[in-house]
Amino acid sequence: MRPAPLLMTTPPRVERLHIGPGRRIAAISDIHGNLDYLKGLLAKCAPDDVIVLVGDLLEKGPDSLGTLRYVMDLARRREVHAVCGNCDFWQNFCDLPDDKEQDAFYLQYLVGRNRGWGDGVIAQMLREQGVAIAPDMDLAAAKAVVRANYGPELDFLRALPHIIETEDYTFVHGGLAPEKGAFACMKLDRYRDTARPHAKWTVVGHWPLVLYHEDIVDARPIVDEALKLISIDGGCVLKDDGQLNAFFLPDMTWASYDRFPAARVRTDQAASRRHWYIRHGDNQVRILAEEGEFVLCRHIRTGYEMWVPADHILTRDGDRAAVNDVTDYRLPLRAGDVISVVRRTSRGIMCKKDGISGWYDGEIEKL
Ligand SMILES: [Mn+2]
Repeated sequence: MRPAPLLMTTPPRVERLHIGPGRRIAAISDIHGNLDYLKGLLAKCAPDDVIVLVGDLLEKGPDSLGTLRYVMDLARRREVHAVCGNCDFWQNFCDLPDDKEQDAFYLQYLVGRNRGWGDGVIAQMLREQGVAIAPDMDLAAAKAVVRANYGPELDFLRALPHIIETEDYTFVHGGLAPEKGAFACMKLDRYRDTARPHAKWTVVGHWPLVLYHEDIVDARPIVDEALKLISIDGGCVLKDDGQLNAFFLPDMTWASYDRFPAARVRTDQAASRRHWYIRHGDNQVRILAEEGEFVLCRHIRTGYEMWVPADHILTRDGDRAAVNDVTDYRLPLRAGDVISVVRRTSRGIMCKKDGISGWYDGEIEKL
């Protein structure tokens, strides 16, 4: 979301929490309106875990409003805390004084359905109230409708701190930079690359973990001992085979949830010696050949060649194309191992094992 003027410079709001000894924390970030994943992941948490949502509850996924309501209801039934992510401060839609530039942004966001991701929380509220979203809509009237009908939801968002501090941990969505203001704390890209060591363990989301790796698609939480930094964004919604991670403290263990069915592999498979991960931001390829549902791509920057499912092509101009995140990594597997099946193709099974994405070329047995 575009930084509202007020958020650029205001200091982050810090909430100090006392979490009793013996309580386990489950930190979860970047749900992005994917309520099914949140429910699936909560089923893997203990009923008395303290849930800390590390921002980006909303936007991009299918059900931001449902997720917001679910979290608000959950907080009435068990201990739930949340920090605000760069996709969460929608109270500003109603609270900010009318501003031409800001309103133009909101209008474009609503009409463009979040740059193609789909309706976000405000659009869902408006549709629920029967307000049509169109380039010529009356934004002031729309704000009044949201204000009149979603008081509790707006109050919940208004109350979100940007940083939660406990005796032992810090939780912040993007990164810890209080001197730079609230917005920076919500949106520090690639925080791990610039962070300085923290006084206590700091848990962040925001930057999908897979983007910290070059040649492998690895969505497992990164525990950086030197920085005392734990990064947990499993790429839920943003990556087609992303997952929602929960990181448990003080256990330093984790669980994850995705929607892919489990299967058992029948034969051993050695890891590929060479493999690559073409990803968002570095995804320009030349198409060299087409065969069945696959295209042979040469990654422009590295010259690396791999077969890619043709429907991974995002845009194409002649033989030049941009492709959706993809790898050719063959996972190291033993007969009997359980994988999650992302997709079956004529060139093997796109799958995941323990948070790492890749391919398996053998036969599987459904569980
Ligand atoms: Mn996010």
